[in-house]
Amino acid sequence: MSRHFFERLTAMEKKQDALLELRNEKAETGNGIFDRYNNPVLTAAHTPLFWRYDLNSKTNPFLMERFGINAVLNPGAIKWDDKYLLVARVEAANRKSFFAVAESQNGIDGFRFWEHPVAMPETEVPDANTYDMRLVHHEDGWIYGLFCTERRDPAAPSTDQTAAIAQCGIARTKDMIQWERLNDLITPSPQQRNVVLHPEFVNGKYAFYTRPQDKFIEAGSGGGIGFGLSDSIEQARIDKETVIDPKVYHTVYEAKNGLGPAPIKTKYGWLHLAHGVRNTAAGLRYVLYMFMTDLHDLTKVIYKPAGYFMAPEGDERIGDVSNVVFSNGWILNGNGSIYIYYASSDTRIHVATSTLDQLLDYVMNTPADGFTSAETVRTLSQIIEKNQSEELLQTVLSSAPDKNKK
Ligand code: M1P
Repeated sequence: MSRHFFERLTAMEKKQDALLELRNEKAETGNGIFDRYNNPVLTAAHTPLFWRYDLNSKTNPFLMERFGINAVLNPGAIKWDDKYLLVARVEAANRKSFFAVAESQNGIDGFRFWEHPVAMPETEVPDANTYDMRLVHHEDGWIYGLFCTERRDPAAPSTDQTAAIAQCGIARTKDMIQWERLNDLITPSPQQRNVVLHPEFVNGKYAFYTRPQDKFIEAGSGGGIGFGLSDSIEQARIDKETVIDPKVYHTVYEAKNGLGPAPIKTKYGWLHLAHGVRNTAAGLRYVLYMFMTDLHDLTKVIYKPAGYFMAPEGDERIGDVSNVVFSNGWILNGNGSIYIYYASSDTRIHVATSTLDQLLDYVMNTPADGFTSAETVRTLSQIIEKNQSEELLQTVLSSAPDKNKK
């Protein structure tokens, strides 16, 4: 081993150890709804050096990167054996995404990738690209991973090498290591992305949240969050897709939207986290929003705060696909805290923390969208009037700490 090789490897290992050991702190300013953290929890630089480099000085004397990783994003999340597991979308330099598990003891920092990426079995028609897994521990006992499988459009002429078809791939596991691949979901829509399995049976059937779309990027006549039932999971097929949360003119979800992780069951209803997309002169802008559906009628939205829950901020705004926050994984802890894993600008993964109480308060008590400027001003005026009321003044005075008391 040459001295150069040895010194370079030592320096690289030192740098990565420092990154993996970095503790994460809450960012100072929060909005009372959730807290951001100072550092991303996973980036391309967190992937093991033995993935990216041939570590043999004879075959790689320059210690050259042989397998580039472009980004680590959009993870599914699950608590497993008291550890926090993220099934991240790892995008190699060749643009292909695959899944890899990273684990942490506390869910906030110290995430380390398992030695090997997920060896996801293929169906008869190989996937060109797989990404954005939604994990759900279903009441049938299996852990399901639903993800987007993308293939070149077989009807496209050879002059068009961009036309693709997105569908929902389905796999299941009992140990997070061995995955059984099932048939892709069949729906009435030409394409699907952002499909999520509901954790419980509905009338004895498997229930899916879908995102119908006509084309690969443009949702066309689709674009809302749909819902449908299937008799089987092995040959999943939805014959009737009902849009439960449509795209709406001049909102943060006017171009398209899609469910994030599987919803959380609460005593008031099912809590949902989703992403909304609108178009701007600078391209598409992706934000997160929340809503709640009825406990018994899953197609009925009962609460939906106006606008976004989270939008890209600061460094989050820049990356491979700028101006994007996207989430397909969250974890509810036994103590009621919730860890929301989200990616920024299709480049790196962050965590934001909140609690079930906070998110319920946010979803149930934040004003709904009035959909016009005048209605928005009326909402704001009500808040101002309430804050200036005699009643509030008395409350503030009576709850102010007594300065003479120690
Ligand atoms: O680039 C932003 C996101 O675009 C897609 O989401 P959607 O189907 O809602 O447009 C996905 O490719 C997602 O992975 C990506 O983060």
